[in-house]
Amino acid sequence: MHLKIRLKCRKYEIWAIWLFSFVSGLFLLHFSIALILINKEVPQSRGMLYPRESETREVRSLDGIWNFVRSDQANPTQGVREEWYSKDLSKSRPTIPMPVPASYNDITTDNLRDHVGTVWYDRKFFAPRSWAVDQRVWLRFGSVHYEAYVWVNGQKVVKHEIGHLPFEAEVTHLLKYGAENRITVMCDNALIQTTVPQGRITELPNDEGMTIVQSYTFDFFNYAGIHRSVHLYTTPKTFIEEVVVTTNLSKDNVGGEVVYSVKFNGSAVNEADNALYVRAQLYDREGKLVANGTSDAQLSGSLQVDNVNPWWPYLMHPEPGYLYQLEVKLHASNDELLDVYRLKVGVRTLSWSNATFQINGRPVYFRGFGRHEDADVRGKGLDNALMVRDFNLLKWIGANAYRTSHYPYSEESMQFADEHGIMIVDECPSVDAENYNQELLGKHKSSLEQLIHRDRNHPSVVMWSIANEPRTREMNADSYFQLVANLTRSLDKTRPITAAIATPWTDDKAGRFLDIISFNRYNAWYSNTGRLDMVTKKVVEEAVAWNKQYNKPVIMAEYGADTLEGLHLQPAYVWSEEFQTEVFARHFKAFDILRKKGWFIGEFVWNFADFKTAQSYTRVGGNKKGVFTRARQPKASAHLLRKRYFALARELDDSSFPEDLFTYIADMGKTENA
Ligand code: BDP
Repeated sequence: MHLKIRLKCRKYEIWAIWLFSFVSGLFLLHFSIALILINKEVPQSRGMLYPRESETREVRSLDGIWNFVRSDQANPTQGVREEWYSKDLSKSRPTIPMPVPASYNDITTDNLRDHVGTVWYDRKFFAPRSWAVDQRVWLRFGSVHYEAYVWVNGQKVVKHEIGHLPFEAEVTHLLKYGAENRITVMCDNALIQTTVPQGRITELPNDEGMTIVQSYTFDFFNYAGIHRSVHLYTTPKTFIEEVVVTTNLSKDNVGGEVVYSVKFNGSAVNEADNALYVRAQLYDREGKLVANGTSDAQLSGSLQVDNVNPWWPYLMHPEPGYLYQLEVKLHASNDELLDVYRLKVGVRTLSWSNATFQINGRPVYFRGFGRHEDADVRGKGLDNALMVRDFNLLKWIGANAYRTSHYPYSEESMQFADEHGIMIVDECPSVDAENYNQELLGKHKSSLEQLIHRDRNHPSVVMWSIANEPRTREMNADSYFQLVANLTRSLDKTRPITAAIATPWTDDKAGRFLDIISFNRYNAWYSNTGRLDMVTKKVVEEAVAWNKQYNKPVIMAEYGADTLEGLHLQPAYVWSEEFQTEVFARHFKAFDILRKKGWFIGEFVWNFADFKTAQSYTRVGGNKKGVFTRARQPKASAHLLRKRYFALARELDDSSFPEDLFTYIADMGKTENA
């Protein structure tokens, strides 16, 4: 059998051991790939509120050192067939220690880095006796890349495909209370033409015979493993399962409104009585109650806030990132308190036209970055130290936004962005999409459904990016992106949609389905390498052409140059710090010409920091287009960019310069009185 088909079958085979009939249905689907793309319903995710303690909920972390086994690459389903999940992994194979959360790739000193296929994790934990009474227990993963299969005490619990997104399942009936339990996870990193993102697996001869090789066109390392925290949390039997919040402001930004809608799971306390209700209370930063109310029978309602403190982006207001706390209490009709959940809420409005994007009625100009979740050793594993350092750098440099290129970032970083007033262009994991097919479409849509479900309450999220650099000149691209954009709009009408496009505007078939056009281009790098005299005019011409084509606001979502820190060459020469600085300056000039046209709304440098990629002769230890090194130290260009971003903030938002922005050089004619 052809390898690709075998791989596909393999993915199904694993599940087949659990659910044969369901899988046979999928088989039929797979072999009937149609050229015409049909709009099928996507599965709706449920629950998934970020795990938070309250008087009715407990949260326990399962982060730490887990046991780890890699499968034989040539025999990836062996562990499932031999039921490794039915006992401690160490009874089936020698295990090694593996940190969670972290990518497994860079932890060992052998070639685990390039492993293709399945790996296994397990660990033990205690479930306290107190959890046995009147509670439900949930197991939640922040993200496992790419496909995860989970067992508790040898019983199947949940399967999830697509990395970077949370998933959870109830484990109440599988746990042994007051005793030790075992959790086992199998994770598969294989990317094929129907995964999001896509990749290819080929079988190639090597010195020992044949070997499996994973390739992909996207430009970041396919890190894998349990990337974000694993939690156990409890809820009451009847509990708050969903909270959706939207906000409004009066024209003068003085009156605020918080509109909420709650879903519960479980049965009402008295059988005769289905009339649950919600008490919602809103507290300001100082903990003062500013609004409260009771829901209607559908568990929806709204709270009015006088003299509201709107949520503003960083440097657009002296007090950016203002958050209220919304306390949601679910009551039975006899007033018994069933469940309590609290979340942060920012009160702000978004609006957009064919020329502008506004927040709270004021036009926004984005000054930011494309980024990656990437670091030495831990790969894409959640790391609070790195996250806080990155936000400190974002604020130091005067950025007000970033795009979560090219996949959803951690929930913890989304919360941090809310608090610091950093606007997020929230991107789903579709990168370099091509060979559009029905199965890919289904997963792409599902990734957006899961992303919007997860992030819809964040004030920092101001735009959805439905793809990065899809091959939008391909035949099926227009119907494909129409379906993806329609789904996104149907799930959230409060935010505009974009995609970062690199196809030339002359050939693009996706832009007409977007609200905001973002384009990526590497003048003086991938085109006309080294020619600093061929940047400004080209950027202006291309942005103008996109705007003419679609009559929509335009953002330059990527530009930049690889730069080896410490390499200095004057006059500027590719890879030197001088060159990156000059490339930026030539773009700044173009952006200033474009800003005057009224529809150019933002500039995003590629990239915030250097990051790891697959091995290639164009990458020296990875992609070096960072303004910061991988260790998060500034290159020369960072100092230039900082001056630009603060100059823009002063010009557009009236903010003041940080004292250390300009180094003293000479009196420059302004004599101070002694
Ligand atoms: C763009 C991609 C980005 C790459 C960048 C580059 O969107 O992921 O890292 O090029 O080559 O096309 O540096």
